[in-house]
Amino acid sequence: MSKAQTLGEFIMDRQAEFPFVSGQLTRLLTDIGVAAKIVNQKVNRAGLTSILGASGDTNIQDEQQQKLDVFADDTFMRILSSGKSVCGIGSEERDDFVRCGEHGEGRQGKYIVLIDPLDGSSNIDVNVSIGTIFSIVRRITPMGEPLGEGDFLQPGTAQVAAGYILYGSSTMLVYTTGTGVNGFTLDPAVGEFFLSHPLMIFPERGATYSINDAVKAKSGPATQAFIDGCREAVDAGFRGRYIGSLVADFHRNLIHGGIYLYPSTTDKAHGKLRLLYECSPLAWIAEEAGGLAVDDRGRILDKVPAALHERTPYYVGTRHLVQALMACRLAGPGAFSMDPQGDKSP
Ligand code: AHM
Ligand code: MG
Repeated sequence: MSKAQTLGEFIMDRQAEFPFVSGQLTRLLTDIGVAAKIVNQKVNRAGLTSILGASGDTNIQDEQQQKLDVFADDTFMRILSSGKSVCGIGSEERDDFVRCGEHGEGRQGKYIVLIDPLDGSSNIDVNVSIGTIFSIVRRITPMGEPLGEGDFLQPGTAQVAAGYILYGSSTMLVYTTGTGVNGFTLDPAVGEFFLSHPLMIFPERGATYSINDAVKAKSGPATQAFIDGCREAVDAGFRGRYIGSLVADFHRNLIHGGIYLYPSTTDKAHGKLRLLYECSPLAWIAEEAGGLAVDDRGRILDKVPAALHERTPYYVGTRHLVQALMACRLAGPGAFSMDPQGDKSP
């Protein structure tokens, strides 16, 4: 029996395919794996170490931070900024971006990291899956000069790596560098991530829709018509599944086929989710896995952010389901079939 490949071996092998690269991205991805293991350890021990509960602080979004959010943010910041590859980090938990390096100016290091250190944090206290989402882009400002905001406000198409860590019934790290999506499962006994899901692809047909039902009621007519269509297709196997942790909902839909929706609503024109930390990285993974990710107008990856904490409506998942949603916008309800076996959707 051959030995399973570790995350470290996999990352190194990938680097060997590009002989002239500097190794900074390899180092950075390795550091993300290390930080993930530390956060995972804390997540697993959360109920034992009285770390549960609110820290008392609020973040830029006026949301109460949980202690684990703070721990995860500190851990990723510390580990990523102490390697030599990262010049700047934007975190969902921080008001402003952080410039790395000696004088805090971000003069050295090729890469910018945008990260949601612990997503789905309202699920921490109730022992439900949570996740980390990361996106990596190259700096625009020439090396040696201080970083500017523009380095952080790049469209999803500029990403060089993106991924997530799911702290679930097992802990997984899933990432892409643009040559497919690969998933690694942590063996807690050995403390290593092993390649468990090579070249992940959405199943061609999916029958799961994931939306906060209360939000659906305030969404536009196309989203409502689409969800109604899904509900009516219960005999064709359609089912609603919503964990309320984006990483967990996305991961389930990637494995089994499905669509996740956080729509624009009457009171929140831009939805809830953040373009840079949550939507863009998962959009690239979705596309690499054969799926689609759109907002109300078009492709998520083409959106050029105007602000670090920008939000966007978000619809991501199996291609035919996202296309069916888009057809509802164009032609109204009834323009598609919700039969997961058939191929009648546009
Ligand atoms: P967070 O970054 O504050 O954790 O918010 C993001 C989370 C997603 O993981 C999840 O899909 C969504 O918010 C749930 O929102 P809601 O409770 O409105 O359904
Ligand atoms: Mg989040």
